[in-house]
Amino acid sequence: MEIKVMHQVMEWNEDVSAQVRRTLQEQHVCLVNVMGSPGAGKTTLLTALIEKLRPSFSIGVIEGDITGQIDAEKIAALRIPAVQLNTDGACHIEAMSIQHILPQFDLASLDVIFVENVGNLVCPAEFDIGEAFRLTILSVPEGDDKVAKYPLMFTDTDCLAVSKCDVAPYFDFDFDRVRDDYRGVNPQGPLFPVSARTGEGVDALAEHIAAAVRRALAGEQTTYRRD
Ligand SMILES: Nc1nc2c(ncn2[C@@H]2O[C@H](COP(=O)(O)OP(=O)(O)OP(=O)(O)O)[C@@H](O)[C@H]2O)c(=O)[nH]1
Ligand SMILES: [Mg+2]
Repeated sequence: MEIKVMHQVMEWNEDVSAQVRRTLQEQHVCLVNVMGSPGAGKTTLLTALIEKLRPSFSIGVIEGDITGQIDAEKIAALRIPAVQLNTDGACHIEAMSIQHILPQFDLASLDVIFVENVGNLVCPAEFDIGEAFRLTILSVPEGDDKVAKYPLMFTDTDCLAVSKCDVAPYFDFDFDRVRDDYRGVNPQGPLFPVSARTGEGVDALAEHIAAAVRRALAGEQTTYRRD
């Protein structure tokens, strides 16, 4: 199977994210920016979400990685249109790259494009890529202090999934601490404990995303954007 591999465009322009958002609104496509640390379980959870959401939505995926096409191959194996974006060393995706990639998709046939951002708990949160909705993923093995230590990733998001809950018994992970810290930086943001391994919480998260996609397609603004 041949995967289209595109490269990051680093030409910064503050208008581009607005242009991307406008283009996608006109085409009735909702862009979902999925962020989290390397190995947090982004691709695995995305795969589980796609299976839940594909009966209702036509889905495409942009896979952001420094190099390689491992994740795009996993998505393409699901028979979902996937484009691999290689950032060639950059630790986040920029809107200009999304603008560059969109013509690779048949936008008229899509409802949702998930963007799996580069694994990083810091930089991706700083860059508006023209998304309508942000999902942050924090996995149990990363530790329960991450909301306190990396607040922007949890402040500037619409939704937090705490992933790999099936391994919680093996880690000193205090869910109440995460919940309290998250509420402190993002009072409106919902939190979903999930496990892609057991399926725990995946239905609830998928339903929440489906509702958010429908609202975004209807032109409603989501919570994290305050402009
Ligand atoms: N136990 C358990 N392991 C999981 C779960 N989800 C993912 N994993 C494992 O965690 C590892 C990383 O998962 P990925 O989905 O590749 O993580 P990622 O965030 O996409 O990683 P990068 O794209 O490299 O940043 C893999 O070995 C997965 O099998 C889960 O719910 N439970
Ligand atoms: Mg991945």
